[in-house]
Amino acid sequence: MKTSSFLKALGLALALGSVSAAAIALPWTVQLNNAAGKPLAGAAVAIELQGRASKVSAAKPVSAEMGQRERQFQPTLLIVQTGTAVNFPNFDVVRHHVYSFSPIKVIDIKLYSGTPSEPIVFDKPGVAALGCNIHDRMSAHIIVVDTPVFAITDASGRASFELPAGEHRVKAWHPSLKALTLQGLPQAINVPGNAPSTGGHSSLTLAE
Ligand SMILES: [Cu+2]
Repeated sequence: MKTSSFLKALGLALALGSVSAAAIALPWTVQLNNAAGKPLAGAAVAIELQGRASKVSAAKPVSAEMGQRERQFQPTLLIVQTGTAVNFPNFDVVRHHVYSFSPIKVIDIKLYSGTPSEPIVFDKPGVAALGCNIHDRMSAHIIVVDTPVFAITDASGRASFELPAGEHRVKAWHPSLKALTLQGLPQAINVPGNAPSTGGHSSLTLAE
């Protein structure tokens, strides 16, 4: 089928409602605030799509990076899907000794330079707190979630997604939370089946 006739067929199918609205993802902005209504920048937001298996294994192995530059972790907050292999390249001249005592992943990469040959696979959901044995002020978190739909909020506490219609549960985490666990938010994101193609937005609250 030529592209033009395919598009016509798709248009007709849409008009007849035979293509499920749930199959179409719409741009959706999430505004995350704390209980006082203040925007939460640098928060991890994970969305569990309604009707999707909570554990979606990635089609191919996914990797991510938690570097060290100028004696800081970079980024200081990394969010990945369960099963992601994370590399820990050291871009500094000084050596680092990265560790985590977190229940989801115990890490102990003894004094090293360059990139350790083996990445670390984060195979359990949750929050891992990282430190460096040499530089006390180095601190970072890796958030591991059972969904491929996630983001970190920008300076205004916003994150952008592409979401299908449905009532989607949200989990979030921010460094101001004392517990090293993601918090399920009381409000879901409701993307109505008749939402405009321009999408919409949801305002959510993460109680610290
Ligand atoms: Cu260090």
